Amino acid sequence: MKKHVLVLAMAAVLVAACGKKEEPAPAPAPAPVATAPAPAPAPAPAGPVLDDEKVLNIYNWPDYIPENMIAEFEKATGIKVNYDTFETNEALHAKLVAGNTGYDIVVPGTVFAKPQIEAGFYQPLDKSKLKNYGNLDPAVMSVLTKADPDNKHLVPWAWSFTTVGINKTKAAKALGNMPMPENAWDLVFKPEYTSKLRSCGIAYLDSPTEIIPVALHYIGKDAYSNNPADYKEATAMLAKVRKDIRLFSSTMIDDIAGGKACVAIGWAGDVNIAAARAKENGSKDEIEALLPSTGALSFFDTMAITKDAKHPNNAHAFIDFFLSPESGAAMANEMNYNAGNKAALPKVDPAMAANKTIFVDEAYMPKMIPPSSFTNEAREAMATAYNAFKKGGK
Ligand code: N2P
Repeated sequence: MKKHVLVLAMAAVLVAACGKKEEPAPAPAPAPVATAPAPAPAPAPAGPVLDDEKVLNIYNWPDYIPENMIAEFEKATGIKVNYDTFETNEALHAKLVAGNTGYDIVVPGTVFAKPQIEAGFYQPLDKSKLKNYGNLDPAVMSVLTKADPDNKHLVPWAWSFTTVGINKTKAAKALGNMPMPENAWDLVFKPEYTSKLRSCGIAYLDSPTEIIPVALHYIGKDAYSNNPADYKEATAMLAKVRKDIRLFSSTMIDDIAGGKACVAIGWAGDVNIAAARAKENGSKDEIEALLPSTGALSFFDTMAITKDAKHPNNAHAFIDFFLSPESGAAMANEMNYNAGNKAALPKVDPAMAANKTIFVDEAYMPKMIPPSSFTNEAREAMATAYNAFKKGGK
C-alpha cells in the first residue's frame, strides 16, 4: 500500500517539475499600460484527468484482485470504487447484452471480448491517458489482437490456463494402487479414474464455454470448434462420467482448499490460491495445478471500458494504476496470476516467478491451446449441450 502511494507521490512531483520546465521563459515586461494585474496561471494538474463524479464501477471475477488494490487507488485518487463480481463469461455477457450495466470497467475473457467488441459494447481506450501502457508484455498484446485487432479496446488483467487441479494427497488415496495417468485430463474425463476419484470429490467449472472446449480438446477435436455436431460428441463422452461429478462451481477455491474436491477442472491461478489457502489453514495436503501432457487451454482476461461508461476518465486512471509494475507484481505475489506486465517481473517474488503454473516456461508453451472465439449460434448450441449434460442426459 505504502509503495503505491509513494510511487504516485513521486510521479506527481516529477510531473509538476516537468510542467515547470516546460513553461515558457517570462517575456520582457511590456510598457505599463494595463492597470489590473494579470491573473496567475492555474497550476498544471499533477495527476490523471478525472471525472467530476469521483466514482468508478468495476465488474470483475471473484478472487482476482490483490487485497489492498482498491483502497490504494481510492486513497491516491479520491475516487470511490464500487466493485462487483461475476462468475462466468456468460453472466457478464448477458449483462452487456441487456445494456445499461452501470459498470465503467468490465473484465471479459478474450473468447467473449471478440464478439463484444464487434457488437460495439466497448469504447476505444485513450492510450494518451495510459502512461504505463508500455509496461505490457508485447507477446500478450499480440495474443489479444486475435480478439481486438490493433489493440484498441483491451488491456490484459491476467492470463492463466484451464487445467486439472489436484489434491495429490487425497487423490492418491482414492486411486489406491492405480498409478497417476500420463495425461492429467484422464483424471476428470476417463471413467476408470473418475469412478475412483468420486469418493474424494470431482469439481467442474460451471460454464458451457469452459467445459465443452476442454472436452473437445480431450476427444481430439478443435477446442474452439463452431460445429454443434462436435458438441454432441463431447457431451457423449462427458455423459459417461456425469454421475462421478460432485460439484459444478466457478468459485471452487475453498472447495479444493477445504477438501470437498480432490480433482477439478479449474483455473491454474485459483488452484494455486487453493494450495496456499490450504497451507494457511494448516493442511499438509499437496495441492497443485497440473500441466497435462496433451496441453491446457490458456485464457486471457482483459479490462475494457463500456461504451456508455459514466466515468471514462476514472476508468482510464484505474487501468493506468493497474498497469504499474507494483500492481502487476501484486497480481502474481498475492493472487497467483500473471498480469502480462513485463515491468512487473523484477518485483515478483522469486518463489512465484519459479512457479511454472503461474509463469509458464518456454518448454510448455507450445502445448498451450490459445483462445479463440465462438459464433453466437455456436455458444447457444454449446449451452444447450452443456445443460443437458449437467441434467444427466447426453
Ligand atoms: C477468478 C479467476 C477468473 C479466471 N479467480 C477465469 N477467467
